[in-house]
Amino acid sequence: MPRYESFNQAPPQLGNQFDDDEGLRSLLRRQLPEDVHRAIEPELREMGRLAGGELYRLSLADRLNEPTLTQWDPWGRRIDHIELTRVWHRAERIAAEMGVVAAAYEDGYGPHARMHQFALAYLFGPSTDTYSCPLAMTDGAARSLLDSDQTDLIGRAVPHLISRDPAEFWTSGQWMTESTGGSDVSQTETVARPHDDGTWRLWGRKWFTSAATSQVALTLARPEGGPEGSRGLAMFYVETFDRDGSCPEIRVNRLKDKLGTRKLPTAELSLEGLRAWMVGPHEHGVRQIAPMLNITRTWNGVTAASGMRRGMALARDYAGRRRAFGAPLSEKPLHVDTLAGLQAEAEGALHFAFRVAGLIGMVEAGDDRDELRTRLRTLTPLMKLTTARQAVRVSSEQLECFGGAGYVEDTGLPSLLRDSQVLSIWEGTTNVLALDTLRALAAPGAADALTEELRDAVRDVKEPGLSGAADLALRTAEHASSWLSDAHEQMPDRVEAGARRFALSLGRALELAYLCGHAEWALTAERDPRPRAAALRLAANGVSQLAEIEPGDSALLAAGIGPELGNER
Ligand code: UCC
Repeated sequence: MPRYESFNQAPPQLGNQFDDDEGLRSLLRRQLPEDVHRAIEPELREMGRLAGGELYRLSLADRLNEPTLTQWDPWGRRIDHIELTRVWHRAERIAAEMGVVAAAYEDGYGPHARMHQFALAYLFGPSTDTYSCPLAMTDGAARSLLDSDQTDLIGRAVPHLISRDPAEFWTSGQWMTESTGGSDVSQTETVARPHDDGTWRLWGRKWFTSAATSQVALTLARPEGGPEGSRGLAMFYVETFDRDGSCPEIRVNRLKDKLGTRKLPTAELSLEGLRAWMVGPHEHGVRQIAPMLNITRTWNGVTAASGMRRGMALARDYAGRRRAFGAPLSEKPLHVDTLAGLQAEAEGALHFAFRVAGLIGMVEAGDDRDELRTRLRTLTPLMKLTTARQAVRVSSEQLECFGGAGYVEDTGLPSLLRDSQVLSIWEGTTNVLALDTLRALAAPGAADALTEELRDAVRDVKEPGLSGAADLALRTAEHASSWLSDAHEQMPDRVEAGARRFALSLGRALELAYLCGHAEWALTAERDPRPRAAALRLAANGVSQLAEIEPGDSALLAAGIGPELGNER
């Protein structure tokens, strides 16, 4: 009897994640001077090789392994030891050696240092089981400390945070969230008591500390007797190890059992007299920790874009391997159309995230134009909230491209969706960032700066199809801004209620504008029609609904049901 052979589907494969990413490569060719581009390309290619090869294979093989907490040793001593996964150990070494944090702080590429760093981070992230999280916080901590005037602390910590030597490299946590609120940190209960030696001691409980194995952290606490609310908070630097490597003043109560990012050891910590150094003044800790938030929010956006890109790489490869109804999926018009729509989203997010990265680089390199800072301040929350929401929607559809296999754990695919879901939550939820956008836009000159940003993005667009899409972006933004002025004047109580829809519309318009601007360049400089197709598709994906309502249609807006603003993309 002949043996019955069932069909076995070939799994999706990844190639070099730099060489295969025409979207990223095109962006870098446009944004970077030729010499910088030439200099960093080998590193990016090496990172692309690791991400599509060793790291990807390791993360699949190590899929079921998760961090574990051992609170007691066999003899009854409290140890609170967290064991990390293999991918995390490997990722830590690669991150240090390849300068995924350091590249932002090294001389050499001036205003392009951030593009360099975030290109590395974008390639590195998706195969490292969320090791980007501690890197984001490390970067944010380095930035916050460097922005302070605490030279001792800068000398003590920053060389480690930006080291390329794995033996010297430290990561940082960002301990803000307490059980009283992750969004409203003004209710922070942790108290700080002054100590004889000039340092402080912290007492309290931190409820959601990502990457709890970091060597240092920045955190908020209320100096004892200080005023209530966020004004009474101060920012502190802490180290999580004593001279002998232990730290009895930190109790790890448990690791969080989360929907996704399961390799990330997120913990509940009790601080029981932990030594801490005050970083700035006694008050206004939220204002002081804001530079850290803005850096981690940028990482969040880059991570959202890179997660979407990873889903595309897998789905596109699979479409060539999977046959249905007589042909590979890559020859099925409906499947190709679905992929095209998702690809356009991924490219829009890429351009938005890297625009913010580029601006940070310019500001950090000493461009002291106020207008640039103002743009950055408004674009950061807009970019974070737009790309995070997009990542959840896009990754959900990407799983669908694999049919049932996308729903099966040991393909490794479901983590694309689960891990994306956190992006709209941590570092500020969509609603909190929408309110932050309003806060930023209220600053003098901010609205004008944003208008200029949009105009600059599409200034060179001439090709007729792209001009139509660019016009749509401008009209959408104008419409959103006239909604805001109308609401401020006529129904101030509706401003907060509409903030999310407003911010998502504006974010979407910006994304489209950046992609149109890039597409025009690609057509003229490289005769590359691909970004044009992505831009037109992004426009068709949904921004067009905004234009259907005339600006100032207060009746609909007052009711809060304007479909033009309800279109969450
Ligand atoms: O989630 C967390 C860890 C996740 C792991 C990290 C992953 C990184 C991504 C990597 C990808 C793989 S840690 C928790 C994160 N938590 C948050 O993001 C908090 C969310 N909540 C907010 O953002 C709220 O809006 C608050 C906390 C900022 C609201 O606080 P207040 O005190 O009520 O707000 P105020 O009074 O408006 O702000 C106080 C000051 C003001 O300045 P002054 O005092 O001069 O008037 C604000 O303008 O802080 C200023 N400020 C800012 N400045 C507030 N936000 C900002 C900002 N973003 N940039 C500049």
